[in-house]
Amino acid sequence: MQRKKGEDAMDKRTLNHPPRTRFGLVLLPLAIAIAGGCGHPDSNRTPDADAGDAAVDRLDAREDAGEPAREDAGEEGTAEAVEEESRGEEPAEEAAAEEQVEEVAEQEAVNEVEPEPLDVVEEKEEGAEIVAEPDAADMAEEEGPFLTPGFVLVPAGSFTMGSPAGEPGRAPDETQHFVTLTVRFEMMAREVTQGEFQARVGRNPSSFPSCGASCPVEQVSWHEALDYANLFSAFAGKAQCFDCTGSTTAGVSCSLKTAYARPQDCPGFRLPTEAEWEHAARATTTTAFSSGPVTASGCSPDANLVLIGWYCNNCGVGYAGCYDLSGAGGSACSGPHPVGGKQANLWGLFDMSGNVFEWVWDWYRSDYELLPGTDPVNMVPGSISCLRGGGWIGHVHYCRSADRGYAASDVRSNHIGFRLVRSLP
Ligand SMILES: [Ca+2]
Ligand SMILES: [Ca+2]
Repeated sequence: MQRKKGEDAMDKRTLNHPPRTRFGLVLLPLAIAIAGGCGHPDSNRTPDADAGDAAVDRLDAREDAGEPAREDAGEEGTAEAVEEESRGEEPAEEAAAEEQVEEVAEQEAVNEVEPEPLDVVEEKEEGAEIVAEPDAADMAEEEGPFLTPGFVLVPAGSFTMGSPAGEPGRAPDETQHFVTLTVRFEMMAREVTQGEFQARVGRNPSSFPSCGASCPVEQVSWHEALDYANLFSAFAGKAQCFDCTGSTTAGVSCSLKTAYARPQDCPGFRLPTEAEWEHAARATTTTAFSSGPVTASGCSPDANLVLIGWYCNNCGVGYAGCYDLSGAGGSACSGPHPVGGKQANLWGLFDMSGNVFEWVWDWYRSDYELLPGTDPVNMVPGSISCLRGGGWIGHVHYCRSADRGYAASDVRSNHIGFRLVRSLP
């Protein structure tokens, strides 16, 4: 589906489609995103300005230290180049995409999605003789694994990661490939909230405190999300997965403990791998959203997305300190919403599309299809981490299950949050 010129405005300011090369073309859109607070220049507030300047400074410092730098492909045209590249659809594919949208319009609205109950209560008939009570082993089998309150079970299994060529809004870094996950895990049904973060960390960094304690925490870097996972593990009596150094003021830096070859091996709380996140977001579905195919673009109302997600079309709010998205096709008073306010997917997960973008474990690489097909995870250290699921500030296409975003791992943003997972035996 072709996007109109006017709809591209926010793409250049928010987290953009990835480049073909691993680090090329990343930094300029990112710098724009941070310096501009990822919103319209006429926004009535710039909550990210201070943190953003610091983040950009750190990026510059890393470049001086010899880390991978941007491609010198002409910065003037970089944002435009990325956007052009990101469309990634040949005319034939556009036609196919439009056909697909027409088919969608004829379909019934989305199924009601309620999580399956984990245990089944059998009613006993009045007066019926009870032959035998199930023994403890049977009970354990029926009830499944112990789940942490607020988490849902995500089964192991195989799925096709990425998006088909005809999916409207897709980008070139979403090449479809078959993935098998051998480790089941539990995942927070909702994004980590401001209230939860405040309770464990003792501060609330969010740009939208007026949204309330049940709104997603944002302004948390990838490293800070790992630090939070460690705190959560300590609280729950589980092993901590990460070594973290630094402080809140100086900036925390975390890495996987050397005892674990990959994050799935740690029995404590952590971020999902990129493959785990998409497997969970799809919950067996193959459409662009867990609720159905894409039916719109930009900030337009998408009949399937509005059922499950907050994005620039419906992120209007009434609280103080909201964000002006009117110049980008959204409401003049926009922001995140309390978590869990839309329909869950088939596995009971809320807001996998929209509300806040979510950090995942993997460092970004555009060719993720070259990773091993079983339990894939990019363990090659980098400085650009993957983001998934779109957010309140983003267009329809960012909220697709296959969409891949990215940002420097130490960036904090008013539309980036996270949720935790834990491998289950
Ligand atoms: Ca993308
Ligand atoms: Ca989300």
